[in-house]
Amino acid sequence: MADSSKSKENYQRDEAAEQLSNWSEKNKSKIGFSDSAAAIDLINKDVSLTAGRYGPIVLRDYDLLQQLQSFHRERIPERVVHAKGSGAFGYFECTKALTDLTVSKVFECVGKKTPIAVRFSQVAGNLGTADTVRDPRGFAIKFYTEEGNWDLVGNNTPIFFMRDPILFPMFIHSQKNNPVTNLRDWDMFWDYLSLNHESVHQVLFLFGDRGIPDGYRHQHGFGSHTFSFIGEKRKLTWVKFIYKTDQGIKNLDPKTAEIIAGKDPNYARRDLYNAIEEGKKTGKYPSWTFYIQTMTQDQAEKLKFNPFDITKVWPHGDFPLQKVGRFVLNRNPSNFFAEIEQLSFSPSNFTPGFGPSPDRLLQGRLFSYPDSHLYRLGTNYQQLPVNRPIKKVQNFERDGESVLYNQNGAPNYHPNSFGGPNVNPIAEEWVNPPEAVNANVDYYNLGKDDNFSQPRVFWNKVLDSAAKQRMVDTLANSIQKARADIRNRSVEMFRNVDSDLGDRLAKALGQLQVHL
Ligand code: HDE
Repeated sequence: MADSSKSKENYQRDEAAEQLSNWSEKNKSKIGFSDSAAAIDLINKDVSLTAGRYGPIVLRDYDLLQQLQSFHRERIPERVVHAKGSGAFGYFECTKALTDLTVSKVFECVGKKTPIAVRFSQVAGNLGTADTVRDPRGFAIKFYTEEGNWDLVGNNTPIFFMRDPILFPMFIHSQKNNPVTNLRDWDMFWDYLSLNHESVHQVLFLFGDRGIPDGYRHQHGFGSHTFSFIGEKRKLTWVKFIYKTDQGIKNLDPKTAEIIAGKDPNYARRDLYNAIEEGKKTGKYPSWTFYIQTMTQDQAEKLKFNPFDITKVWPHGDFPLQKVGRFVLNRNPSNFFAEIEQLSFSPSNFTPGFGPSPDRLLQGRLFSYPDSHLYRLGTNYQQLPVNRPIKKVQNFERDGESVLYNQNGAPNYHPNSFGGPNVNPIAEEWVNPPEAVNANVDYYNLGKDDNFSQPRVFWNKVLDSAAKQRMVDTLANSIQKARADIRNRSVEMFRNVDSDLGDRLAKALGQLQVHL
């Protein structure tokens, strides 16, 4: 008889696979009877109430009705972008006090720890997408500071596809499924990108070796935009945030990524969960070292490019990385839906000592995120435990869908004579200094601002010859699926980066068979 165990793949049970067994081990003596949501003992969980053995179900079987009602409402709208993701909790530790730059308590002294939540995500795919697709990865951090929540909602790349928020919905439409076929559409994908040259820097990152990170732990993160630090007396310094993985960078080659996508579409989620559970045994948790780059207003005015342009990096030679902290992820969510699906980040959540910059894209994001959450999670999403600040909220907002906290009878209007909350008299010291704006309101198109010089440096100075070849192959494999005119236009766009890149791409495309 054939030994069937030999033909099977060796299935390795991991920490994620043990979740229910671990629960059962811990809870076996504590489990009581099954209740309704009103904590009333259920009469029967396996059989509906019927009129006669083979007769119809009666309306008064409220347990059945309640179970179906709850089930129908288990899903909420997924995030319109970054739908698929995972997250965890931990702490940020300051390793260099920044009291000369910011009044933020996060950086007030060495050793200061701030609790954090982190969510990683893929961008374009829906909730069920595979974790190993070629796509930027979201890397968002919520700092639960004693001064309120500071949200740093970044990606695993230092740059982005556009400068103006009005382009974002169009860009995303082109990267998501075609609304007729509901399939990824490579005409749409390359049509948009080849018509919008400001995307080219980000596209080169995406089609380079770091385009498919090996899980979430082996990638860097970036706040990407330029932000402001506000110090004493409203001193302004421009700042970028960079977080480098302590696990080392690891990426997947396209073939391996495709195989994993079929075998375990939740590969990155599983890896993060298991790494944190393993950390409980070894004490070694996933962590990142946190850096800043800073620029004075004077330097900004003299810079040869716009320092608020998110399609550009600040060269490290001119603006060196300064190590200022680290963060550690040491707790998995205990309820994924409550703590990760409902976790919501808003780039407009600036605690004292942080502020925005004139980056147009950031200005658009300040509005977009809270508005998305209002649609997805409802009016009082900030009262959900995972979004609630550790500092008690005192304001004049009341009521609405699913309200949890009604401020203990404090007045709901301002000003008032009852000692209700007032504005902190020194709050003005924390905001950006006055900005001189003397300009005509008009439509200023930034689409033709220098799009190619940094991508050219990336191609010529950062990539070695093997990395160049891999990038050409990866680009060609994708572009080949688009219509001929779009293919040609894409090649011409890359020729603007460097004629060598354009020529190699044209050659690779000429050699490839067009197939899907
Ligand atoms: Fe987002 N983005 N984005 N984005 N983004 C969202 O917010 C948006 C941009 C990023 O784990 C949405 O809650 C606009 C840059 C991350 O929950 C939405 C623009 C960067 C996440 C939204 C951008 C990001 C989002 C979808 C251009 C990196 C996931 C649902 C103006 C620096 C956060 C939601 C999480 C999510 C809008 C561009 C990162 C629709 C309008 C640039 C990591 O509000």
